[in-house]
This record gives sequence, C-alpha cells and structure tokens, in this order.
Amino acid sequence: MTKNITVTTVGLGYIGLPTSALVASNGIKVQGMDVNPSVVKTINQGEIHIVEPELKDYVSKAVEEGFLSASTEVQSADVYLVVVPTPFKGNHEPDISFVESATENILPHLKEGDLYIIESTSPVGTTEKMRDLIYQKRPELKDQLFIAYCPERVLPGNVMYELVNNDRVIGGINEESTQKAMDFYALFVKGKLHATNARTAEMCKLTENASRDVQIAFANELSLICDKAGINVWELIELANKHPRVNILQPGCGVGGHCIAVDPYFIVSDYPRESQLIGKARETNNYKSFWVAEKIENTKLAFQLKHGRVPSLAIMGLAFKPNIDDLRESPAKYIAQKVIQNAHDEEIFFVEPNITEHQIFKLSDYKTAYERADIVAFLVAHDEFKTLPKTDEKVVLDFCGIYK
Ligand code: SAJ
Repeated sequence: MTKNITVTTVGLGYIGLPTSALVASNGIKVQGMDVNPSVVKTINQGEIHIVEPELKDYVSKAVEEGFLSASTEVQSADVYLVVVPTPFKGNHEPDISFVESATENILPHLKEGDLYIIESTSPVGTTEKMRDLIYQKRPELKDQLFIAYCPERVLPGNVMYELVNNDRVIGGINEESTQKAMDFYALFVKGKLHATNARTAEMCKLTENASRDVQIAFANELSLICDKAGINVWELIELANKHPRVNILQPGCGVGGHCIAVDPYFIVSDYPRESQLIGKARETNNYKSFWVAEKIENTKLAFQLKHGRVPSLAIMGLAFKPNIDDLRESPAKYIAQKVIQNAHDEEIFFVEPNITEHQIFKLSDYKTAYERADIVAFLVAHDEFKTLPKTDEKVVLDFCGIYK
C-alpha cells in the first residue's frame, strides 16, 4: 500500500482526531467526519476541542498543509476508520448504535477493494455483524471488501507518542483483510503489528482493560482490609512489590474514565456465567467510591461530636485520574456529589487544579482550600497536592496515596 490513498475517519473525538492528525502528518490525505458541526469548524480552523499534549501542533500543521479536513458528511475514500464511542446502556449492555450508524453512513461510498476498519472498543462479534450489514445492503460488493478490527490502546495524556509506538493487534474477517489492514497501519505505526482474527482482536481490547480493572480491584480490596486492620496500605503494597513476581497496582477512590470502568461490562454482559471475577472486580471498584463517600461522612460526624461544631471540608480533586482535566466517569466527581447530598450548612471547598470552572462545583484554589478546611479528603493524586505541607492540625483522609 502506498501513501497515495485517501482515508475517511468517522468520529473526531479523543482517539479519532489524534489518529486522523497522525495519519495526515505522514502525507496521507485524511477526511475526518463528525456529527458535531462545532467540532468540524474548530478542526478546520486548525484548532482542537480536547486537551491532549502535542495534538494541537499536529492538527494545525496537517490542516495548513491540506492533508487534514473535517466535515459533517462522510467523504468517499479508499480506507474507512470507525472511531466512535461505544457506551453502555442503563443495564450495562454495550450500545453499538454509533458503530452501526457510522457504518450506515459509510455504506453508500464503498467500492470494490476498499478497506473498512473498526477501532472503537466493541463487543465480540461486532466486526462480523458489520460485515453482514454491509453485504446485506451492498450485495454486489460481497467478498470484494477488506474488513478488519484494530483497537487503539493509547493512554490519555500520552496519545501522540503511543499511537506511533505501541504495538497493535489487527484482526480481519479473513486473512486478506488482516493483511490489508496490516499494510495500512505499517504506513504510520512504528510499534509491532500483530495479526489475528477479528473476534480475538475485539476480545483482546476488552481483556486488556478488564485485566487492569481486576488488578486495581485487588488493590482497592486491600485498602479496605488495611483500613480495618490499622495497616498503611501504601507501605504494605510497596513491601509486597519487593517480591520479584508480585506487582500490585495502587488503590484509589474508585476506577473511572471511559475505558476501564466500561469495557469489562462488554464481557460480563455477553458471558455472565463465565465472567464471575471480572464482574466482581467492577463491583469492588464501584463499591470503593461508595465507601470513600461514607468515610468522609463518618469523619464529619466524628469531628462534630468531638468539637461541637460542623467542620469545613476540602474535596481535593475531581478528575478521573491524576494530572488530567477529564471528569468523565470520575469516581471523585461521584464522591463530591455525595458530599453535597449529605451536606447541611458546612463550608465545602471543591478543588480541581486542571480546570478553571465547573457547572456544579464552585472551585477553590488548592492552597486556600487546604489551609481553611478542618477535614481534607485527597481523592486524586494531582502533582500540586504533593507539594502541600504535612500537618497534624487537621484531619487528613488520604484516599490516593499523596503521602505514600
Ligand atoms: N487507577 C487506580 N490505580 C492504579 C491505576 C489506575 O485506581 O494503579 C485508576 C485511575 O485513577 C483511573 C482508572 O483507574 O480512575 C483508569 O486509569 P488508567 O490510567 O489505568 O487508564 P485509562 O482509562 O486512562 O486508559 C486505559 C489504558 N488501558 C490499560 O492500561 C490496560 C489505555 O492503554 C487504553 O487505551 C484506554 O484505557 C482505553 O482507551 O481503553
């Protein structure tokens, strides 16, 4: 495959836009499609609508050089990349309607020899389902297209580096499709490309995130045990990890984000009897957030009993993980909401140094909040918080290892 091809990406979000910009930066013509006109307008001006280091430079350069453009309509191309969200419905069942509608939009443009790839996290069997949909609607193209699944695995905050350097797992609906997709990714990926089939590639993505979820659940469970046993969980994990074959992750105030807290449900929902551990890990990590909220409430009541007045509270961190501005599926945000629900007339300082304002929470500066609160609850281990002086004058609840 040469670089003299056109690529259409459907979905210009946290993964679709960086991927489009990266492909375009390799001298390949990319036409991004997004249903949101303001996103399209922003990108066509060389600007970006998400926070991700280095992304702005890639986008503005690619737009300026004419290799990247955005539109609210799908444009005809040789390669189609589906990079739309796959959320879950109320009952934790995966919702692949965005993948379906992206595919419906691509359908009229398909021609013999085109390559269609799904990157969106998807339940096992989605690529085959889309193959059936495509060939049902365009029977004259039956077996004339290359169809594959290739999940992204990048870490928010390090996307531009990882898109190039991470290994990729690529699974086609047949060997020719796998090979064609491998040729495509070889144009811009330096990491190794691993060939498999579509179902294995789909399950591989789910497995990676479920594996991390299970490991974090183990750490969170330890934190509950240690709290009862009067043991410092951070010290315990550090010591256990001195064993050459033990590598325990860090407990926190729960698991958030739009991947690890979501993807395991795609396995549990399709294989409920078989995925006991994976399902339990989800429950454990969700319970941890509930437990943290209870702990803050109980600490508040104990303070009131001891001092005869209501304490002021500092809720330190709202993002779903350290040093980012992303509050989606954030356990810290959930806990902060619970604190508001439980509040009477106490003063509460909400702190999130990575954003300037929030619709629900009136934000305070982290130093002021720390100075003025009687009870300080660290929910997210942002770097700023680690610079605060340690004190015995207030009640400090360290749920994320600020002082580890
Ligand atoms: N967390 C802990 N303890 C830890 C590590 C993480 O409580 O020791 C929490 C974080 O605070 C956060 C959540 O887990 O709330 C998820 O954070 P993360 O940094 O583990 O992962 P994400 O959601 O930012 O990105 C993950 C990555 N997957 C894996 O590491 C297996 C990334 O590579 C995937 O591309 C991404 O999901 C995705 O898009 O699926």
